[in-house]
Amino acid sequence: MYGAEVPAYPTLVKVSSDVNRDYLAAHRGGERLGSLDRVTAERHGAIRVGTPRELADVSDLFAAFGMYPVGFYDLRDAAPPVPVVSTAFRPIDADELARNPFRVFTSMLATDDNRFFGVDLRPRVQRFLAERELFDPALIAAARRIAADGGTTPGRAERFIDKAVAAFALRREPIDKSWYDELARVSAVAADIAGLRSTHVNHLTPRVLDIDELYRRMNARGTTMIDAIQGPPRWEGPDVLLRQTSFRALAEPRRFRHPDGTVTRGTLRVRFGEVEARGVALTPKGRQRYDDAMAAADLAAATGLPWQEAAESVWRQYFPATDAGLAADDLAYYRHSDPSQPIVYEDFLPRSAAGIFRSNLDSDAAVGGESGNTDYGLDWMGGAIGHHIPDPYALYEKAAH
Ligand code: OOG
Ligand code: NI
Repeated sequence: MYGAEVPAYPTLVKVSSDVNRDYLAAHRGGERLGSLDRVTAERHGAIRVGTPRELADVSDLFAAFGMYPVGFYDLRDAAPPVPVVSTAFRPIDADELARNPFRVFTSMLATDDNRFFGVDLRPRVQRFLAERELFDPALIAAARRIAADGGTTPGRAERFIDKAVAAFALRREPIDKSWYDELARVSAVAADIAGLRSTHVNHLTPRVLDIDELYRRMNARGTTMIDAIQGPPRWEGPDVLLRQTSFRALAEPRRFRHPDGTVTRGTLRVRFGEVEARGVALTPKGRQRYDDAMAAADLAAATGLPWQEAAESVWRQYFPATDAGLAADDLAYYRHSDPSQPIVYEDFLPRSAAGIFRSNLDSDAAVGGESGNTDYGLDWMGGAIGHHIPDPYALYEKAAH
């Protein structure tokens, strides 16, 4: 469905699988972070919803696929802020992830945050969102049943999956132009979420074993990538966490309804292509080292060096260049502390996420007021969806033992 909606996507998938195959042909031990089959099948999607109730429905829906919320990302803390709070739905156990290497980064519009939504707009946004229905209640009821029963028959599964996929299809109905534009003045993300009566897949991201090569090949094919790969730099040591890059999708035709009732044709440019490479998961100590290294890289780049160049030399000062070194310094997770068994990072990075949001928007959020008067956080979100949200570190800790 997504490939039919976004024609650049099948190309990205094809180039990604070529890169993976070529990488393994050229590198012995190239499967240390995942088998060719798994990495080539692996995807993450991104969706955006408007209310805690919609998020709870998403949570119930994905539970039927064995995918549960992990981690909390507050993109409002990014500079400049994005008015959403997020989690990622994914399988939790290593063997489940191997069978279903799929995650969905899910963001909820922070309508209770008065830096973005003032007293005039907030009640109107909340009313609009309360009145729409993203998911057929029968679909969610079926998801709950499947989750409770621990499965279903192949025939029912087919039908359930078809209905679940359809819930994320791009709707062709006209968009209320003045409402969409009013929200876009707050933030393009707010308009994408609350300007429509449905949700859609914002991007669907394949995984590659060599993201620098992917970046070169896509550029060589004439696809203009954003000017950087987000996350840690390319260097000779082990890849850690997550590296991502993206390209802007083409403008997509949509219809707009105007206040006088007329409908015109126009375009929206909200979806894009993204690709990622995953490295070893960092311990809290390693993550602190990572944050310090990124800050040092920014500082070095501020003198005019290209970021990649600045970051590469900073990296050599901050990180050991081998898995054995990372394991010995307790910077990264390895199964039974064995440097030949890295535990892959299965989650996301707030800074990259905000960068991904931002690199594909025409404008940043308009921030007003003093502070965000909300309790949004990991516990708040777990309460809102009625499902405990584990902290990723607890899961890596467990996997290491
Ligand atoms: C989600 C952005 C975050 C990532 O890969 O970090 C994300 C969005 O654009 O809705 O997908
Ligand atoms: Ni993404």
